[in-house]
Parts: sequence; C-alpha cells; structure tokens
Amino acid sequence: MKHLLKILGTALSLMTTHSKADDDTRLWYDKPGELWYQESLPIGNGYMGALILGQTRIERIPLNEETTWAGGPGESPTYNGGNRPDAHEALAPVRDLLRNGKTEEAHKLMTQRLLGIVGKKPKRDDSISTNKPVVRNPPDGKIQFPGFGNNQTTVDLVVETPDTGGLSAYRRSLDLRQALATVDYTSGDVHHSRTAFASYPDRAMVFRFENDHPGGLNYSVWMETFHKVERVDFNDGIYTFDAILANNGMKFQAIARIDAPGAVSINFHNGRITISGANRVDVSLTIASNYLNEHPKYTGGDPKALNATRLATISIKGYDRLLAEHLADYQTLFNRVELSLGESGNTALPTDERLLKYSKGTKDAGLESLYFQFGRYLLISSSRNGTLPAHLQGKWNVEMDPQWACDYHTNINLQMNYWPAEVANLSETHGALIDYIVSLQKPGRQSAKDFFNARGWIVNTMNNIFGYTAVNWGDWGYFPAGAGWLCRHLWEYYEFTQDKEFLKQTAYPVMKDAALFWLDYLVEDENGKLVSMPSFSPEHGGISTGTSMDQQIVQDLFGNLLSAAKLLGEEDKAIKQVRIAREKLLGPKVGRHGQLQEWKEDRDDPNDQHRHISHLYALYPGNQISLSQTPELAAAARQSLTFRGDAGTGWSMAWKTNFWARLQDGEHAYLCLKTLLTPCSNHNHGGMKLPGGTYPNLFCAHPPFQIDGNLGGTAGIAEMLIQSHADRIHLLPAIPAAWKDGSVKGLKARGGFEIGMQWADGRVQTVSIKSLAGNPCRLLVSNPLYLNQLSTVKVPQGWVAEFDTEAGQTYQFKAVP
Ligand code: FUC
Repeated sequence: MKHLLKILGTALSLMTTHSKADDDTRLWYDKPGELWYQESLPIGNGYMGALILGQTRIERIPLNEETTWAGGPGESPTYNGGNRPDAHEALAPVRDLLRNGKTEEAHKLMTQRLLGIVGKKPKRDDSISTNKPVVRNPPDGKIQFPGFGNNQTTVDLVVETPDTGGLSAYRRSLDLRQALATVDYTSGDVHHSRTAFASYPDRAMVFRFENDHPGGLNYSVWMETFHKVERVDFNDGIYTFDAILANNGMKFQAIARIDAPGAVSINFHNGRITISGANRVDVSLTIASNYLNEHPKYTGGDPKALNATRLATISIKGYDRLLAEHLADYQTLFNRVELSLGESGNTALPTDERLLKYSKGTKDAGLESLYFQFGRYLLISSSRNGTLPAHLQGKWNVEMDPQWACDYHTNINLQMNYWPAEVANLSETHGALIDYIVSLQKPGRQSAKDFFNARGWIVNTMNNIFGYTAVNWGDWGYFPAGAGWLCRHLWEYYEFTQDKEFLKQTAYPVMKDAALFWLDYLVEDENGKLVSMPSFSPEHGGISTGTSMDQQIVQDLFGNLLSAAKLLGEEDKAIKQVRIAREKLLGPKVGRHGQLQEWKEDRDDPNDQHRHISHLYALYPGNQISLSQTPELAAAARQSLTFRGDAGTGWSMAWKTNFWARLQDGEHAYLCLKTLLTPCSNHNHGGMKLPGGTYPNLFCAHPPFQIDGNLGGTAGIAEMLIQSHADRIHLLPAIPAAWKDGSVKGLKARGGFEIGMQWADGRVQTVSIKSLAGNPCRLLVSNPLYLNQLSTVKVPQGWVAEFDTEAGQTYQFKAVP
C-alpha cells in the first residue's frame, strides 16, 4: 500500500511544458514512391483515404470511400448477417462432449453446426509476404470471403503531366502539423509542385498540380475503377463518375470540380479531360454511395443528392478556404499533444534512410516521437464523428480483394486501432467506433439468439458494415466475447471524458445488453465456478472451456457495468445477477512454469511464440492485473510475456510494448517499440511467425500493411509516459534510459485530466494537471515533488497525493531540488 497524503490544491495558471520538434512531425522522401502500402503518403478525412506516390508523369491516386464494400443484402437476398436460426440446437451437445473430454468430437460438431453461413473461399495463394506485389484486382474477380464481403477500393484519380526534361530536386513530404502532402521537383527547367489534403468539414479531397513553365503545360485528368462504370461526364467544370459494385449492386458516385485558371482549352473525350496551356489544375472531389448503416437493409442513401450539396459548398469555398478550414479543423485535434523524447538524429535524411539508420543503432528519439505523432495523424485521418471506424488498413485499402477482407476484426485489431484515442487526446476519433458498436447491437442480438438461444448481443472475430455478427470462418471465428471487449471502449470513453450523459444514454444500455449474453452463456464447472463454454483462445485455440481471455473479458465487462450502474444509480434484477456472477467467475490461474495460464488447464508451452497473447488481456487493455494490486498475477504475466518473446507480427509487437509498459519495465517496452520500428522493405516472410515491422512510409507491416500496429505503438509510447488505470495517475511509469530527458503536453488521464510534464534524468521536473471535470486527483509521486508551487509541502517518493480540483483549473508541481 502506498502512503496517502491529502492536500487541498490551489489553482495556478498554466505554465506550458513545450517541446518544439517540427522536424519530427514530417515524413519526407527524395524520390517518387512505387509501392502503395510501403512508400506512399496517406491522406484522409475519415470518410475517404488517398495514397500519394508522387510519381512525376502519371500520378495515380487510389481513393477509398469507406462504404464501398462487397457483401451484405445486395449480394444475396438471403443474407442475414451469417446467422443460422437453428444453430443453438448444437450448443448442448457440444458442451456435453466437452464435459466428457471428447474435445475432437466437440470441435467437429462446433465447426459443423455452430458456425455462421459463409461462402466457399476461392483457391488462391494467400500466403503472407512483405514483398508480395499488391494485386489490385484478382484475375478471377472472386473474393476470399464470399457471403461476408470485403472492403474494396473505390476509384483512382489519375493525372498525367508531361515530362519536361531530366528530373532533379525531387522532394515529397507529408507534414503532420498541417495534414498536407506535397510533391516538388524540377523536370528540365520547369518546376512542378503539388499539394494534397483531405478536408473533414467539407468531406472533400483536394489536389493541386502546378508548374512554372511560361505558357503552361498540358494535363490530362480522369478517373478509373475496377467497378462497373455507369456514366462518366464533364460539364461546366464538373466531372461526374457513376459506378456500381458488381458484387452487390451498391451504387457510388465520385464528383470532382476541375479548375484550371488561365488554361488555353479544356476538352473532354473518352472519359478524359485534357487541359492545355495551364500553370495550375485543381481537382476538388467528393464521393458518396447509397450505403446506410441501418439494419437490416444497409442501403437507401442518395449519393447524387449528397454530392450535389457537398460540391456546391466546395465550389463556393474554393481552394484557399477549403485549406484554411481543413487546417482549423485538423489542428484543433492534432495540436493538443506535443512530445519530445530527447535528441533527434538524422533529420537531414529522408525518412526511409532515417529509419534504416535507426535500425542500425543510431539514436533518434525524434523518429520515435514522429512515429507517435504519425499514429495520431492516422487516427484523425481515418476516423471521425460520423464516419465508419478505421478498419485493418485505416481507410487506405487499394485492393478489390484485400487480405482478411480488410474488415473489422474484433479479437484484437479493431480495438487496438482505438487504444490511443483517449490517452493521446483524440476522443473525437473514438466516436466512429462507438457508433459502430451501437450499430452492432441489433444484429448482434439476433446472433446471440440464433447461435446460443441467449439474450443480449454478440459479435465474433470478423465483422463488416452489414451487421455480420455471426460466429464465422473456421474455429478461429468463434469469439462471442468480441462484444464484451468492444464495451471496454464505451467505458474508457466515459472514464476519460467523464461524460455522464453518454454513460447513461449510450454506454450503459449497450454494456448491460452485452452482459445479459454472458449471464445466459456462462455455465458452472465442476467446482461451481462460472465459465465460458465452449470458448476458443483467439486464433490459438483449441476449443475448450473457460479460456482466460473470455473469463477476463467477462470479468472486465461485469466490473465496468457495475461501476456504471453505481454511478448512474441503476439497480435491478440483472445488475444483481451480474454482481453475483462476477464473484463466481473462474479467475486467472498461475501455471507450472510460473506463467499466467492461457487456458483453464495448465498446458501452456514455454516455447510457444504465438502472436496472440490473449490471456494477458487483464494486464492490457484491461486493468484487473497490475503491479500494485495483484503483484503475483503481474509476475505470472511477466513470465508468459518472456516466453512469447519480443518479435512477432506488427500489432503483436505493439501489444507487447503496452504490456511491458504496464509491467513498468521501460527498457523492455522500449525494446519492443524498437523492434516494431524494424525496417520491413527487404524481408520476405513466408508465414505469420516471422517478425513484422515498419515500411519506409512508416505504415506498420503485419505484414502486409495493417494499421493496428501503428496505433497500438502510439498507445504504447503514451503508456510508457503516463498511466491511470490503477485509480491514480502515475507519471513516467516505464521510462527507458534512452528517454531520460523529455517533455510532453496534452496526454489525458482517466478521471478527466490533461497532463503536461517535463523530465530530466528520468525524474519528473515539472507537472501541470488540467482538471476537466473537477474530480479529485490522485497522483502517484515517482520522485519527490513540491505539490503546488505556492506551498512548500514536500511529497516523498512513493506517496499518493490526493487533492481536490476545480473543472477548468490547472495545477502545477515542481520537483524538490
Ligand atoms: C487476426 C490475426 C492476424 C491478422 C488478422 C487481420 O486474424 O491473427 O495476425 O492480424 O487478424
């Protein structure tokens, strides 16, 4: 137990701890990119993503509008989210087989009867390799997950610019402070420059192409798609492109305003616009489809009407105003957090070379903070209020049949995307996930009923934008705990924002409904403990009873629900039952190797380095295991983690960074982060056991590109600097020697606090805590501090200072000299 000191705080004005690191908020390259996922610059406005290679003659920009998905009711009139109305009849027999130790038979029956409706996968090489070229559209036109669908690239914007001679002075960059991509080069004696940005307020993607050639140059502009083109038109400067998804008949329209002031002529022929004698071409576009996230039809939008309104605004505003409003919107979010982790190295080098040098041992704390800010940039660019959540590739899928359908995987990936949302002060990006969670409740209830004859709602491993909540593909698709895990995000949103209205109106009903499922699904084991049955430890299996991840997720869900009920003054029969059930849950177990058991049975293999580390859910993102409150379980978690090793696929290394941070082992967390930053352009990985890393454009390599690793890595860095899961704010809980001096501004802590601090030699020097909700603040003091500069109260190391706060006030502390 830590000592507790109560102090009544006095508000002071904010003294900002500020770090200036502009070089560390920019990615740049001295040559055009060639590979979409490895080398392009991503921009996005939440609704749409675009990748920019910066090629000089033909710039092909794949645009992904988030709703263009194959699958859903349009694919088949019998589509029902994968549900099988009679599946639940197999539940009791599967359980009986498990109780009688007939695991193989149980597995067989489960995969025959307890899985949802899926199509037949086409036979194709779907091995994983970093260097495998991206096949944008498979020659057979088939998709890997028929009956489920996938995210599909929407249209390419193509702009052709003539070569005007040899290439020199090439520079391509992405400025994270402005969310602006630029390309500059000289061709012959003509200077070419381009800018691209994505505006969330205007739902627009804006591209400018310029040259300084006297008399201008000729440009061609057009769009292409892999979908069925219905109409391409150009009238009064407006290019209209209507198309349909062959798979499900979804309609979409891309519409662009083309401005080429001073052009000698603008013509339209065969779907292409040719512009002659122009020094500048601006393309401002938007895309919409007829998708609607409304169960059960998921259609009904009017893309043409939506586009007409949006284009009207785009036209009135023009480039400069679109840019100004984009900056105002974006910077409100991005500028909240500043981070400096020490000396930057190699800022004079292009980012790909900088990454290579770093991997060879050159210290570059600037690259680490760049990685952190890049994660924040990616989240802002792929997830905003009103959009769908960021999927496996954020919003940057360029393929028609992407790996794993580029879907929402809820056994780690989707959740990891949102780990930085609160701590890195981007609550607004969480909204997309929260809306999505709410939208799963209705279809998820049907799945709970059909598969398990249970109340409440579920979602399993794979889900899509058409309410596919059924148990799915193979045994690894069996994961009804996906819903409980998602509910952690509702609770976290509340914990950080303290928004009680949200808790009452949105979070509580959905959490409670998820808990109802478990009240029905849990069964008593031979010792009278409540267990999940059957259960399947994510992608590791096999079918069993009471796997640790299920147990921990349920314990977490029940605990958070009970806390919510208490805060809201809610009490009824279900809440009483949850309280009792929580006490009876089978809890975490320590096995013969000193490890935290992944299964109810003590059968973990110390040599197993599987990428999923599901049994440590309670350490992170959960909080039932912590060094301060459950030291023995924390030691067992440490043992499990040691067995699993430090390498792995991209997201796995990001998860390990967070785990080690929670274990307050800064050096080990740092090691995992550095491993995550291993350059990944030259590897050729045959399977998923080999390590992932980071591509030259800093996208995370699972491989292939998966954004979860970027966002999990960002969360990991924050977790090394500040933790607030154990009922108090802990500053620098896992600071490695490499980051001995640094500063941060704007990270958030549970309870509604915004934290700035500066540290030297690994010790906190100044702290400022802004109270957002007026809650009492509990601060664990890792080195002696003067609490509140005006007073001379010294707080010794290891003490918890508790002080009252007023909403809107900032409190400052200073180290004892
Ligand atoms: C799970 C993981 C894989 C991959 C996929 C998208 O299946 O086990 O590693 O991340 O999701």
